Amino acid sequence: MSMEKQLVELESVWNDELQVCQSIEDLESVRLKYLGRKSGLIHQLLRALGTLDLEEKKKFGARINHLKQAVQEAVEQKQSHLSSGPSEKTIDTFDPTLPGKAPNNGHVHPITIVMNDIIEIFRGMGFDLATGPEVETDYYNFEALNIPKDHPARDMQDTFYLSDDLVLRTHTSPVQIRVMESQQPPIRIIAPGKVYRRDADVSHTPMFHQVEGLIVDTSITMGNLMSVLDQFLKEIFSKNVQTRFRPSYFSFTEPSAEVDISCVFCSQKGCRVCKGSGWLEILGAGMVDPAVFSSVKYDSEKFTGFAFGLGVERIAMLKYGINDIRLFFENDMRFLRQF
Ligand code: FA5
Repeated sequence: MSMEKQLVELESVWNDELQVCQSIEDLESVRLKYLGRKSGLIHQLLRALGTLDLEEKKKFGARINHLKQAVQEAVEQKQSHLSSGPSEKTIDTFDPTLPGKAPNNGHVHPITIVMNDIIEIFRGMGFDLATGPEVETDYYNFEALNIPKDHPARDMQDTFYLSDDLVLRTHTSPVQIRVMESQQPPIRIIAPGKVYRRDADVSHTPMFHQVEGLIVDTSITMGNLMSVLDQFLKEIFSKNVQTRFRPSYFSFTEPSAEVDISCVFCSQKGCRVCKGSGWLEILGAGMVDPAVFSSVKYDSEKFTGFAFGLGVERIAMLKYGINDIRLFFENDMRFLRQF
């Protein structure tokens, strides 16, 4: 190939090759291709000048030196551009088709899941929702529920007192009083919410959730109470679960009962959770005490009713097989993600 042709070809391609270099390594191989001492294309041309006559030597010599200088300057410029830009590694390894980091989606807390399940079941049975304040007066939390100041039943609930007259409610039962004060029977409500007690161990926390239930009408019986709670417990746990009513004591119900279910862990064979008894205590209930009706000025000759109160954390622990109530409130994502 003639000197003219070779030169024209080199002049037309070198710059394109240089511009597509993405790394220092790419650039070095282009530099060697054109400027390399032994086999660089420009040096080959310079060596070939020796075979030309004087006139051509002058003409091509000047053009080749001009090309050499242009390539040298462009290589230096590109070098400083590549070393000051993003690292070659980033350019080489950045893959725009890889999926990005998925955001951490929030989801419903297990206590809220169980609370919603409980509410859904009672709503299906025709119960309305009622609420009351978490900061409660001594009257609603105790007095109106037949628990006077010197009554030993006050010791059953370790109370957070805010003043002589104000407490953090220790149970949802004061909502019974507020509802009955504001409306006449028939009443059929549940009252879900937070309650507070000075209590802390593997099965007790200072704040927990209860759902209160209250029905008042002209001919409500203990049989009604047993059938509503039996249906509820079968729906929330399993239709195979058995229920048991044991006599108990609450100042605001008479008679009162503790309700147990057959152990969901061992099918009543006896295990660590049910302490070998085959039964698990699940909630408190009873027929509304006439003393409570007189607090709200209901005629206890005309009306009867039943009430119950259950601990939501206790039900959640049994449903999910959790042995430490504090896990619900430590906000450990490894625990919470499982629900
Ligand atoms: C009461 O609070 C009564 N008000 C329930 C009631 C209502 C009876 C209406 C009759 C009629 P008790 O103190 O047993 O009852 O509490 C009810 C449930 O709350 C317990 O069965 C338990 O599951 C739960 N509970 C009590 N203390 C704690 C605590 N510190 N942490 C978590 N759950 C608790």
